[in-house]
Amino acid sequence: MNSIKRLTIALAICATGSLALAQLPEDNLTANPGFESGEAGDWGFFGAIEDQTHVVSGPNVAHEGQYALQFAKSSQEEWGMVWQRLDGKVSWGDKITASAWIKKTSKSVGSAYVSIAIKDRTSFQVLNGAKETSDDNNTGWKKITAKFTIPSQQELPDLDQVHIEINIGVEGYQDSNIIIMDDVVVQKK
Ligand SMILES: [Ca+2]
Repeated sequence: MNSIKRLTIALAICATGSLALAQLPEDNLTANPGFESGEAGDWGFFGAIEDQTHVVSGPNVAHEGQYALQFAKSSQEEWGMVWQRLDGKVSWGDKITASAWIKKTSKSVGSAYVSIAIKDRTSFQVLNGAKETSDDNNTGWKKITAKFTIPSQQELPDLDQVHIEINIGVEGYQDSNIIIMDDVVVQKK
């Protein structure tokens, strides 16, 4: 983040009198969890078309702070997700809770989800994990929480053979649907 953007964010926080950044817990294992850097650089994209999945800002757009991540569905892609790796931050037997706030902007068929996934580093096959899906048609903000305990050492390949990821995504939406995501929290508890 450049110094001008940092200053802009600092001024924005002061101007609103909000402590939005501080409201996310300090032991959050994700980087840029509320997208308040103003960009999605700490997140990887999979399936999603990057120019249609990007950080947005504006009045009443974010759940907290100034920015949020917007998924805008295209006719070419039926699903998409963003991911961040937890490698080196978690270990055998850790209990992990992952949550995100998701807002559907129109009533539509489709689902949004939060998942913790353990993937083979070579094949990217999901070996284990937990996924929590919201597939109701309600608009407005909704918190989705997935909980998972990383298995014991005997049940998994070595940790250096897998990636442990937080995935947030959408499935089954039709063209022109817009879904907003914000405030991702991943904690050991
Ligand atoms: Ca935010």
